Amino acid sequence: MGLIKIVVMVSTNIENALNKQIRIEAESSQIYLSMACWAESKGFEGVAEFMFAQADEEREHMLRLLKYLTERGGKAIISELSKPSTDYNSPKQMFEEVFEHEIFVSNSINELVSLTFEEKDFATHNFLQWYVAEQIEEESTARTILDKINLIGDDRSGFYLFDKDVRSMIAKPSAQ
Ligand code: OFO
Repeated sequence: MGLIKIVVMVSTNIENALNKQIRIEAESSQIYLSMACWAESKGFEGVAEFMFAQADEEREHMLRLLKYLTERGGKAIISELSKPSTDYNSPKQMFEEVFEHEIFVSNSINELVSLTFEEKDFATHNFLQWYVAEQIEEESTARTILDKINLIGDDRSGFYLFDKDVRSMIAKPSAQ
């Protein structure tokens, strides 16, 4: 006789909030994919590679949420996504948008964590701690890249090294 797995289902409020976050992570992936295409079209190959890797990471974040929600008896919804920008004035403007976007995502994760307290859903609370740590790292990476861009200033030759440098910052896959 097989074992019966008993899970405590997520509440409707948590289910809706996780689905909202699934969409945000999927949109993050699209945004970074679009940035990768822009960087490639401008000859920033290292930046393009970095953004392609970021897009993959965001898709992983989306899948991780989706699988968790399903495991907890919820229904994951795949929704339509907003079209990302396709043009940027400069790498600086692009990374400023990355930074702002990561702050937006962090705020969204924080709201989700706060909802888990209201709903007394401590399993989801624990699950989300990985995202809290990940957001700190991503905000910090974006800030570091912006600092580098500010150091380069108008020195166009500096962008050659910058491009190589950003390639070396591609994140290793995070531990489960
Ligand atoms: Fe999903 O990690 Fe940032 O956005």
